[in-house]
Amino acid sequence: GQHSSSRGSLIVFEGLDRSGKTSQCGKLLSYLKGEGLSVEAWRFPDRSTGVGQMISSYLANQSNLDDRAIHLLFSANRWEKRALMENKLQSGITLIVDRYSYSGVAFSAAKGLDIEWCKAPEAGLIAPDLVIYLDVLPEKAAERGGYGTERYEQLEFQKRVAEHYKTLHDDSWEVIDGCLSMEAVQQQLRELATNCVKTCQRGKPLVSLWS
Ligand code: FDM
Repeated sequence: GQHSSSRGSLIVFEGLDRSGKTSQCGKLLSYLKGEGLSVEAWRFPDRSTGVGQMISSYLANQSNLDDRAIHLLFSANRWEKRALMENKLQSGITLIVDRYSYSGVAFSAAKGLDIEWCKAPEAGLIAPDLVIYLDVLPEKAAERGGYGTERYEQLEFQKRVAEHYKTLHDDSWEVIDGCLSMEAVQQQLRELATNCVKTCQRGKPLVSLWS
């Protein structure tokens, strides 16, 4: 059973734009709440902070920033939430997070920045217990109602992002075929998340990312 001292899980969703992340996160959140779990949905970028507003304006093409400067702002946006994230996890709350450091690296590397340079500022953030990668071909994602007008929502760029994501897979990753039906994907996610939550409740330690 769940002990008051047991920690929550850090579950991260990654994937291209229009891979279905946001819908699946929402459904998983409702399901886990229904199971009586303490759970919150987060997303990065967190556009509610000062740093987040700079990022939001950049993404909307309302401002221009050097590629390295925006990379570091995305990272700072995670660092400013790190302590709160750790407190929530230690107090038993599971976090379902729509994008994290892997988006940070894959999107910046797709512009031609060096991968190791991109990873460096992420080292020391909390490592996810589970990364769910919703795998959809860039061409298929583009067909899904089309992209919006934000800066990175272009097929050629998304193809490069997909290539970089592939180099980031580690033991915490589960690749799910995002072209299956909404229900079939959700069924797999529920099982993965439930197992992950149990493992963390049993005392799996929190560790740092890439350090
Ligand atoms: N993005 C997101 C990055 O380039 N770096 C990051 O660190 C993060 C978290 O921002 F195109 C990109 C990915 C996406 C855009 O994301 C906004 P949402 O999920 O559409 O809000």
